[in-house]
Amino acid sequence: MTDKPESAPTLADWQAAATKEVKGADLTWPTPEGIDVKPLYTADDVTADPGLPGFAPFTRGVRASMYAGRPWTIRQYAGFSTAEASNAFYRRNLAAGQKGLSVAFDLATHRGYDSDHPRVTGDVGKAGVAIDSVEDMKILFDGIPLDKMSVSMTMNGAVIPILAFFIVAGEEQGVDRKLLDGTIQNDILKEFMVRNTYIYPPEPSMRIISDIFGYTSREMPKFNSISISGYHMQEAGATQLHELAFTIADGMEYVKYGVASGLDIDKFAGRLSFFFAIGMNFFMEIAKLRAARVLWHRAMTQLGAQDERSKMLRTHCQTSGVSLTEQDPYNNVMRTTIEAMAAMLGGTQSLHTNALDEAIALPTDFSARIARNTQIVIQEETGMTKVVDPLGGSYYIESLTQSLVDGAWALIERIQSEGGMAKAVASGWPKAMIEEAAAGRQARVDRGEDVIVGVNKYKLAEQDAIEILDVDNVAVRAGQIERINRVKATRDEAVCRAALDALREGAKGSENLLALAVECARARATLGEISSAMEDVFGRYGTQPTPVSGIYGGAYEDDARWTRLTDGVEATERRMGRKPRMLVAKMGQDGHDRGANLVSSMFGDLGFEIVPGPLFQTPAEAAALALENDVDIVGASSLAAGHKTLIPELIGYLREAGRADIKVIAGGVIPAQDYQALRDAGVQAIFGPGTNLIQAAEDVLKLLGHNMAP
Ligand code: 2CP
Repeated sequence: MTDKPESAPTLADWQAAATKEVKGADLTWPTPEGIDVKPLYTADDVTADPGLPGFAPFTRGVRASMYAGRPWTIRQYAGFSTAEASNAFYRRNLAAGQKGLSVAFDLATHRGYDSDHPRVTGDVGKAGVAIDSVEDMKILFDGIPLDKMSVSMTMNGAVIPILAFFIVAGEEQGVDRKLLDGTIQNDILKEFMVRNTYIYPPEPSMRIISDIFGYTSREMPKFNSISISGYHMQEAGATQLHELAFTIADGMEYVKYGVASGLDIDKFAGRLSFFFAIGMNFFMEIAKLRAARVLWHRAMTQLGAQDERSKMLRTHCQTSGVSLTEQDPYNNVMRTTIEAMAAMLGGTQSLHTNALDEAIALPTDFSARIARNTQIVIQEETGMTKVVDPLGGSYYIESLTQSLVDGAWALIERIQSEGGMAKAVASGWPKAMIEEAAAGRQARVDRGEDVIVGVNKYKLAEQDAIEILDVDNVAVRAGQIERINRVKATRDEAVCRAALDALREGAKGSENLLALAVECARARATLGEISSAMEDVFGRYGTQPTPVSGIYGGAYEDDARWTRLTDGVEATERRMGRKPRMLVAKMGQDGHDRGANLVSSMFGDLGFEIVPGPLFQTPAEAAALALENDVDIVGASSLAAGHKTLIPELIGYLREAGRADIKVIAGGVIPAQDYQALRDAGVQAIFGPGTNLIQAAEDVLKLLGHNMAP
């Protein structure tokens, strides 16, 4: 018996019926990826056979049994304040069902500074744990056997000292490094593009990566030597297509460098791993992970890999941080659940689910529990893990997978024809593409075209306060300085100096930097000392921001609200006798520049003269730049929790110079609980996550004395 009618309707019949239902409206959805998503997919849209899981090109997953055999690793990214506090947090989470660790380091550590360095006063212990020497690393993993627990460490700039500390901490736990299991992020190309926690210039940074490939492939066969990351690209505003193409192209570049350094491709490629963001475009994200596996298999075949394991894309995923909102924050639990489902339906190996308060602060025990349980509920209550790639064969998913493969491969070919990703990154076009996409998205959100519940639609009249975790940065720093002093006082200074000298010499030559740094770590050299021994040879890298122009303003062409603002800027200009001038300042070691770039682009489009401040300034340097350029207003962008220290200091310097008239506003990830302290310090306006930039521009014009009354 069949349920099919005798004369089956054709696609044309469906088209006619649908057109009639919607009275001719066009139901095609042009996605930011440039893919026109149709309201219906049929067998006609499927052009490639996805094959079987566990077999090349791994479209349906890298393991034959996937989660039916072993579910993905629940791996929550965490770390804050001291090694003691983070260790206790890890142990509580592991006892409650987490399966792997993922360490977040503070920004001072990322940028190669010890906690006692004057540039990092606002950063120590804030957005991650402070690690200054192997003694801190040992405390971090106290009671956690490193031969049994897989540990991921998000470290890129100061990757050599951190990996050296990890190896020595293992050694002093009695663990042979052959048994160390885990992952180091070690992905510097995306740092230059979007994340900005680099230390050295690109060339020596790439050498460091090859040295790590060499060392780990020989000495640490279970360790994943890199986590090639698209996550931060999507966070910075990239479309899924750009995230996909640039990440695969980054991976190809690392493989080429590894091979050029003399390594056999099949000796190290099997331990390269990936990391993607999973945002709210549910099916696109599932298709993206499937497409990524196809692309990597193709790329590695092209690069000459023979072993199928070298061509297998294994990935960690994290639900999207930018999709979270400060407003009505319990909605974030649903967002994260949907994203977690996309990650598992796409076939991830490991997953971090964000906590509901992660848009504004570090997770509390409460919010971390909900985030972790989101994964546990999916794994243990729903039966979703019982079938491998359950969406395989879906017309829409297969078609979308193929569209992403085709679109990303075209971009990858462009990158290869231009000499590879390092060259593309140096030329700046991938970053510009990401920033343009970010400005376009912000404009769509501000105009209400892209809905965000609780932010630009269904807004609450009043927000419920939620409890957040605050780190006493002053106390953490004092404790770290005490421990650094103790380490320095009790080590054999001559042995330590000799190890650091050998590292410095090695940086001039071609000796393996990680092997040399392991000696330094054993001799109790600090992270700052190891980093600066290499910095003596390589130098420290800095860049100047170059905000895009015309994208934000372009989206508002013929919009009355925009015209009202440009009229306001022109009136202000007439009154002042010159264009209003704004310094967009980034202080501390926080390299998240999406917000700063957006503000620069938007105010630039409105007619402000923008002074885009370089990354990593001290408050004194930012104040000097403001004075030198005689700005009217300083917009301080903070996304890594240093605002309560850094912004009041900046205001202090301006006042000392007799320029209390320069207005200071703050924007970024600033919890409502901190607003009063900032206002008391003299901040004149605060723009938290989810700020509508049109509204913000109105407020800024009012601050500059313009009457915005209609
Ligand atoms: C897996 N295994 C199986 C099966 N599935 N064996 C039999 N049947 C199965 N169905 C085996 C694997 O082959 C492996 O053994 C072992 O089980 C572990 O599985 P895995 O799939 O390798 O999982 P994992 O150990 O969790 O490793 C996952 C990744 C790794 C992705 C490869 O690189 C990783 O953990 N990455 C995490 C990165 C991370 O935490 N990043 C944080 C970003 P063998 O190894 O013996 O084969 S922080 C983000 C913030 C925002 C930031 O960056 O700033």
